[in-house]
Amino acid sequence: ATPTHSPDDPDFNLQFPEKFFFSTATASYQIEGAWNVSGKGENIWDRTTHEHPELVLDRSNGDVACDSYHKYKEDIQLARQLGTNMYRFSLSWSRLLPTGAIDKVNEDGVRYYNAVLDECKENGIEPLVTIFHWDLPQPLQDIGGLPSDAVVDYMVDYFDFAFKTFGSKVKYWVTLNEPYSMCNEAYGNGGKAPAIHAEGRGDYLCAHNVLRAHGRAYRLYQKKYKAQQGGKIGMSSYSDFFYPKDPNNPNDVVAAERWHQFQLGWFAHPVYSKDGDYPPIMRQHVDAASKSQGLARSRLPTFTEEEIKEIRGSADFFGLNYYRPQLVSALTPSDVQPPIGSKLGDAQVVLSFDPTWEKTIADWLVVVPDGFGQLFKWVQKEYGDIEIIITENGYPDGGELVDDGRVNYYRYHLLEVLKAIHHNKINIIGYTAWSLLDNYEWFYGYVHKFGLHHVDFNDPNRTRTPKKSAAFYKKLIATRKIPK
Ligand code: BGP
Repeated sequence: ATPTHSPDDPDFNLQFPEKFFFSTATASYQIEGAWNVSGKGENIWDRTTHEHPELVLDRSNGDVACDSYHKYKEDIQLARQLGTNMYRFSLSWSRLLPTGAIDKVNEDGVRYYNAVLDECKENGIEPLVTIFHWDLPQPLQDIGGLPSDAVVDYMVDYFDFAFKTFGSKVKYWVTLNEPYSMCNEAYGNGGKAPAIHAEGRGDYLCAHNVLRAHGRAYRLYQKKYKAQQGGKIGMSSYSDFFYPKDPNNPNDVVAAERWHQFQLGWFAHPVYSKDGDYPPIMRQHVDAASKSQGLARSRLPTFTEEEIKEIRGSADFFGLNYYRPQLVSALTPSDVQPPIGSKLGDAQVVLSFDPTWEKTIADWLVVVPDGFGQLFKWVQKEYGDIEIIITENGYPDGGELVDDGRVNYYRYHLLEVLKAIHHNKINIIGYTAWSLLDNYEWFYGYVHKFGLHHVDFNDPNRTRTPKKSAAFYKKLIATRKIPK
């Protein structure tokens, strides 16, 4: 059983360090709206939600969303009222470069993000800028999207453009948001736009290309901008924590470790380990599975020597997004067999939830704070003492103003952060709540809400109202302690 949490835990007396980043997050497609005004180009989320509303739980889209394109000043006031000293938001690629390419810049887009950055500065908030949070320009999807080699140069150009254009105002960059979720779903199981089903192929290619682009962008920043701008670059990695289903079964223990490598390690091992390449266990498994399918080459692509050099060590901090754990057991012949060539098949594992874990409105999300603490230890063991910024963590519900579920989620997850800092000397320098606002939650539309602030989506003015969790977070930040 997973350790349970208690309100009497003496660690509630611990305090956050004086220099700690308390942050909230949003992402362009999820909040901005203004999808086709002021020169913005079409992206894969515009196209997919317009052409296939049936993929979205409430058939909605981000055409208007929170209307943050017009209301960003109000958003930043909300962030300020919480007392946060960091705000994570993302740039919309197609708002800046409508076709995806740097030969045509949309000056209104540049003006908009400059205004957002200036507003952060005026309010004493450090921007943490995600350059790419899934909203790929449609013209780049039309040439094959992220699984296509051709997209790498465009992506590197876009990263370069972002550094050049906004770098004097940005000290913390995230190149990619959750490349795992993006590649796994967008080009694997179809769970994100452009909803392509190509598991075990499209997802591996997508990952390969975004890692190449990330590595090149990091090197380019060091050469062209670092001396002048002095910014830090990281990636935001999604990770569950994986408990072995039966901790007394060595096969399950090994399987849990293996699936960690297939999820977080897939992206983090190349960047943060000394290998500069995919986790060896992943290489071994996908190569063997490909061979058994009679393929002449592995479905997991290979980096060149030069790419390995670029990718290895291509980050100054570790961005970590955590929501939930899962149980892992080793696949046995009596289990329902995953499709040949799928990642679960490649890894030979079966995933499940412990039925005792607290559920939420989202069928994918269970509340297990202990997994957060375990994950920090796993990251430290694998990648050493690198600075960690938690770039997302949050709880979904129906959008109630009295959101006790969310308050509790934050209470116990932030307790794990305190424990990690004080007891395990894990170098966590910031924590980001997902999300500042209720927003468009991808294929969950406006059904699942993660906001500290309620947004009235029936009101053309999109009125924002702080929830109970906002008051909780505010008090926590003011005292640097977790409120009772
Ligand atoms: C993360 C994304 C966020 C946010 C959150 C909630 O994976 O980076 O953009 O959406 O998850 O997830 P969902 O909307 O899938 O419930």
